[in-house]
Amino acid sequence: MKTAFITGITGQDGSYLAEHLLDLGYKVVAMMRRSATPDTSRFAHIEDRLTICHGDLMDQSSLMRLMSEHKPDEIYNLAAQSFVHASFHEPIHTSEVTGLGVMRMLEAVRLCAPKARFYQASSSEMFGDVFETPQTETTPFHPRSPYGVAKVYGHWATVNYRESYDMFACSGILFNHESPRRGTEFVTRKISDHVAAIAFGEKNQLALGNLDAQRDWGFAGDYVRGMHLMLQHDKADDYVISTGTTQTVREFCKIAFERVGLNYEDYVVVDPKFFRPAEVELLLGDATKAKEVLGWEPEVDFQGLVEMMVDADLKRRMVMGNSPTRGSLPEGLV
Ligand code: NAP
Ligand code: G4F
Repeated sequence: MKTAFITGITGQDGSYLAEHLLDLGYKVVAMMRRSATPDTSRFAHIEDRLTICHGDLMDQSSLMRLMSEHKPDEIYNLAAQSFVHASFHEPIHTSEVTGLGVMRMLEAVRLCAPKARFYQASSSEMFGDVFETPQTETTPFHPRSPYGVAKVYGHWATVNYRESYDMFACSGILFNHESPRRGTEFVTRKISDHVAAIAFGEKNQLALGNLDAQRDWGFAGDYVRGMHLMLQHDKADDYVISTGTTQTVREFCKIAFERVGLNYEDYVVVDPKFFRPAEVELLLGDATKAKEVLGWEPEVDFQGLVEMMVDADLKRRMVMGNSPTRGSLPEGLV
C-alpha cells in the first residue's frame, strides 16, 4: 500500500484529495498545524481513515521529523496562506508560509525522503497581469499580490530542486477551483452563502468588490484528480489545470441568484473595501498539456458548479429546519 502525505488537510483541497487517495487505496498521512481551535469539519467524515499528524510549514524540524517518520511515497504540499486579499495585509507571514514554506518542505524531502514524489500547489495567480490569453505552462509570470509573488518563489524552488537534485517534483499551476467546502472569504462561496442567507431572510444585501474580474472557475473535486495524475506520470513536470472558460464575478452572481428565483441587481452592492491594491483582471487557462499527457479532463461545468454551491448552502439551512422567505427553492430541493 502506498503512503501519501498531505499538508493543508483542514483546507478545501486537502479534504477532496484525501477522499480521492483513500478511494484509490492509499494510506493517507495528513498534517495539521497546532491551533487553539482546531477545525476538522472538512474531513470529519473520513477522519477515522486518516493518520493525522502535527507540523507547521514555519517549522523546519517538524517537517523533517514527519518525513523521516512516515517515509511517504507521494507528498502533496497544499498548505499555504491562500487568501490573496489577506496577503496585502500580512505580506511577511504570507511570504514565510506560502513562499519559504515550500523551500522548507523541499529541504525536508531532499534530506529525509529523497525518493518521494512531490507535488507543489502552484497557482494561476502567478500569471497576474497576464502576458497572453489563454495562459499555458510557458506564459511568463507577472504576479500582482504578495501571495502571487510567494507562489512564484515556491514554483521556481520546485523546478530548481527537480533540476538540481533529480527529485521527482511537480508544480501544478491550478486555476481557481471551488466547492461547497470553499472558505467563505473567497468570492464564490461568499456569494453562494449570501444567496442562501438572503433567500432564508437572514441577510438583505451582498457587498462585493470588483464585479468585472474574470476567473477560470472549476470544481475542486475535479482538480485533485489532476494533482494525483501528475505524480503517476513517468516524468516530473509542470501542468496547467483549468476549464478553458472564463466568467466575471457578476456572471457568478447572476446565476447564483437565479437559482433561487432572485435578481442579483436587487441585492448586490459594491463596497470599495473589497478592492485590492492591485487586481488580477483576467485569468483563462489552457490545460491542453494535462489533457494530452495525463488524460485529465474536468467533469463539472460553470453552471453546474454555481448550482452545486448554492444548493449546498440552501440545504445546510433546510436541515436546520429553517424555511425560505424570499424567491423560490430549486426544483430538486423542494
Ligand atoms: P485553503 O482552504 O486556504 O487551505 C490552506 C491550508 O493550509 C489549510 O489547511 C491551512 O491550515 C494550511 N496552513 C496554513 N498555514 C499553515 C502553516 N503555517 N503550516 C501548515 N499548514 C498551514 O486552500 P485551498 O483552496 O485548499 O488550496 C490548497 C492549495 O492550493 C494552497 O496552497 C493554495 O494556495 C493553492 N491554490 C488554490 C487554488 C484554489 O482556487 N483553491 C488555486 C491555485 C492554487 P489552517 O486551517 O490551520 O489555517
Ligand atoms: O475568490 P477570490 O478571493 O480568489 P482569487 O483572488 O482569484 O484567489 C484564489 O484563486 C487563486 C488562483 O488563481 C488561488 F491561488 C488563491 O489561493 C485563491 O484560491 O477573488 C476572485 C476575484 C478577485 O478578482 C476579487 O477582487 O473576485 C474579486 N472579488 C470581488 N468582490 C472579491 C470580492 N473577492 C473576494 N474574496 N471577496 C469579495 O467581496
